[in-house]
Amino acid sequence: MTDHADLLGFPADFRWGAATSAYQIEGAAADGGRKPSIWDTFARTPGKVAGGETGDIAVEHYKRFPEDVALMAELGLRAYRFSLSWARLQPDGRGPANPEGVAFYRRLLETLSEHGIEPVATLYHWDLPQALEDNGGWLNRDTAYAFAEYAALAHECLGDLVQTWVTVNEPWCAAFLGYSSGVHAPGKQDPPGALRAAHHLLLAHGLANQRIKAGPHPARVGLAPNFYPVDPLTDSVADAGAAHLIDLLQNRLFLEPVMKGYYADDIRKHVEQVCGTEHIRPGDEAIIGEPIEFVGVNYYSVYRVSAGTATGEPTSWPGAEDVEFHRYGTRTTHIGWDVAPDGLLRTLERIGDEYPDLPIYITENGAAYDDVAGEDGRVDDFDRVEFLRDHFAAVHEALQRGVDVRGYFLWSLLDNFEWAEGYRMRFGIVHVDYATQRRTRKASADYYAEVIRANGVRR
Ligand code: PNW
Repeated sequence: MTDHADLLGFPADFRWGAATSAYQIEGAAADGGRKPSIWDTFARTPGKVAGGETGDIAVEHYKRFPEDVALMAELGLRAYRFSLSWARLQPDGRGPANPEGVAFYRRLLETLSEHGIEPVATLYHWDLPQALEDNGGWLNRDTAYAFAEYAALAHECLGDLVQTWVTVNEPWCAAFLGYSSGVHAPGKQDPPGALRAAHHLLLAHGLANQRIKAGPHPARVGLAPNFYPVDPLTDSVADAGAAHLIDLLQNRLFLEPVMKGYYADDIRKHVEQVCGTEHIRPGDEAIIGEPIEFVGVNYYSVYRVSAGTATGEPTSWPGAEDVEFHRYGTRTTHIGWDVAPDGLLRTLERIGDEYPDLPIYITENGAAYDDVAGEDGRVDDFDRVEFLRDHFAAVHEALQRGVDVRGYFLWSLLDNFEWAEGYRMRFGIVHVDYATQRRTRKASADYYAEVIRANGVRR
């Protein structure tokens, strides 16, 4: 890792990558034997997604993947993180593999390999097969065992082509947006249930980790929670309590039990108060705590919180409904999130301090901006360029301070279906004209290609 007068250099083997997920890009919702997932059902329910949009077509990656991989190669990406659609590989969430689903992901992986791009596969990026939701989804413990079977199947069918596996993407979102506030699929509003769902997602991670390690191919396994530093608004005891609780629910709940093999007393006490602990069975914590080879860090922003009053409506924070959220800093992105590159450094340092032997990949980081494309599809997204530069500098600083960061996956390669926001929020460094599916590099894509080529960031 060499710094020059004007360049913040990165380690020679640093994985510069980009990330996507299946439902957000593939489209082809009913093709190749795929059956509905909870996101198909949710998006087709009026009022759930902005503009009534769905991932039915998305950016047609299912058929355009050769062009998309060529684009990755042109950018110089060394790695690519994508997710497998469970409902494409195992349409009912149980039973045999769908051969067409396996064939699609094998073609994708072979194409990546031909271009020398290292794959990272996520098993669960929120698109639970609807058949399993009909059986209770993540409220039902059985879903964790179904997930383990699916993980074993995916590893058996694809593990010769991909060695790095992320079990669950952002379990906080899957559990609390899905089952507490209900702003994501399956749209349930059941805060106590959401905390049980969180445990079942962690159990699913642990069982899948065991099954993959026992499988026929070498594998590295991790999970990718979304982390936010949490600051109290004032130094009052009440605000400190609010910050402690949000940190517990956002950050600690999804990494501590995995790393330590048990829930700390304050976590267990919070769960006990909200929903009891009968669902945490003897032996679960040991399964959850099986060794992982890396942690994926999805990082977007910082939270600033204070103690307030609950409205009585379910929120995304089971048992912390009275906490209020405030602006952090002065800049926000189009989706309203505070721009806080310092929070990425804080997050990396905290994980590095607590778990010095755990390699870290930044599995997502990026920004939505109100991109305006010219006739030619070109977007001069200099706000995104600035966002990226500041976050790259934060990663460099973390490396300087000795944190073991191995790679960075930019969210996202392409504009895509941004969940409840539909297509109006654009996170891509490549613009997609949804009418024609034409892909055009934004200024940020040119910038990222230059960072990768130089293996560093200009000061
Ligand atoms: C993450 N929140 O989603 C996901 O992993 C991606 O699929 C997504 O496109 C990306 O970040 C940008 O949103 C999140 O409400 C969605 O706090 C919502 C929240 C956080 C992350």
